[in-house]
Amino acid sequence: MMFSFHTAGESHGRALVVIIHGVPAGFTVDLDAVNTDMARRQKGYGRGGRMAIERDRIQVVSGIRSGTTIGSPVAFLIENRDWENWERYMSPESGIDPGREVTRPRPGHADLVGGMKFGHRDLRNVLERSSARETAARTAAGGLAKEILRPFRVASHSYVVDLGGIHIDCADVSLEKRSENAESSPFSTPVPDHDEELKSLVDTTKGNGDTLGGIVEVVVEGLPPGLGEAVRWDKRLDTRIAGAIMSIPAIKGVEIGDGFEIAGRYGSEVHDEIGRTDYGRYLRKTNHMGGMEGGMTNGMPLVVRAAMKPIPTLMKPLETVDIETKETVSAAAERSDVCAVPACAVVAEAMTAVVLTDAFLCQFGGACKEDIEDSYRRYMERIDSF
Ligand code: EPS
Repeated sequence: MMFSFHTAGESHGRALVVIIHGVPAGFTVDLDAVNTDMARRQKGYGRGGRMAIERDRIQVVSGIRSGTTIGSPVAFLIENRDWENWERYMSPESGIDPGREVTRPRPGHADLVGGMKFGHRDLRNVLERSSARETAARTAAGGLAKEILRPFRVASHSYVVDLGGIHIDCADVSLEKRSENAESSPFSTPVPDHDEELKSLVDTTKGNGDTLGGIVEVVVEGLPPGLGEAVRWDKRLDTRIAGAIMSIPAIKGVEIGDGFEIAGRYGSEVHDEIGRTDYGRYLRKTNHMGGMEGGMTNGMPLVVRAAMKPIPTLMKPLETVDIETKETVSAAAERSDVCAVPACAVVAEAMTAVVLTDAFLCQFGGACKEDIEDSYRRYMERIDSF
């Protein structure tokens, strides 16, 4: 991998940190655009109290000078404003929690299995890192990735296509309009007409002490054909995108293009016929394959969908076993979200952008933007006359 990242930070620790490596020199970074993604990740009706506390913004620690990447690792820091409420319990020097240990693992969360694996009697040591708070750091990495793809006219969109079983159909809406609608919708839906229905679903669910999942869709336009490869299983781009999306907390399913629906149809119905544009470039007349054939981009928009399970922290908790008393009890319930599907769309967009940037740099790589542009131009000229 050329371009990737590491994150560190606990949900209620001092800060989140992300170190992005493989960043070539010479790319202008619009920090406001990265911060816009950070704010997009925070929004959504049904989030818990935490989002009212945080104002997620990146602080650039390294790798960017005067608005431009310099070829060294880029590090961002995102402060946890909630830290001041948690320092007593989470401090590296004196963090103690007597009497407040988490011993009632939540079904569906990492609590029990993580506690067993790492030998923690206080399950807070597990939940702090398995919390989806970590996705703020991923969003920052994705924001930088998008800045690297932007000069090549690669544009990403993401929105919610199902929330708690309510399906949102946007097939007839242009991508620009879908993004515009998602921006102004409290549910990040690509069409505006579902807000009332969704609001009432979230309110009722909250009243019942329950949570909701959903399905998000990411579409990326402007990708050149041939990113990824069909030669090695682990380098196929569909392999890598599916893995990256599946790594997002709470994701239980990923599909590319028409995905699972394809399985029940005839080949003649699902394979996209090949044609040529007015400019002589190859295209597919439909896009059931979601822009991906043979583990490579085919020049059509990449379409990825991900299914998010309902958040496991329930205010009306399920049964569990207390790891100290071994008694059957109600699972721990602490502040959380009723629904974080809109946030998940932004995170899925970020993870997709990271994988695509890596594939792009593997294909056209160089230490600086100029070399990458040269290589990209040569490739596109060859492709255009193929
Ligand atoms: C999140 C921060 C967390 C949760 C949520 C996502 O904050 P807190 O635990 O302090 O309320 O709101 O985390 C989870 C869904 C989870 O499973 O832990 C965030 O920044 O996105």
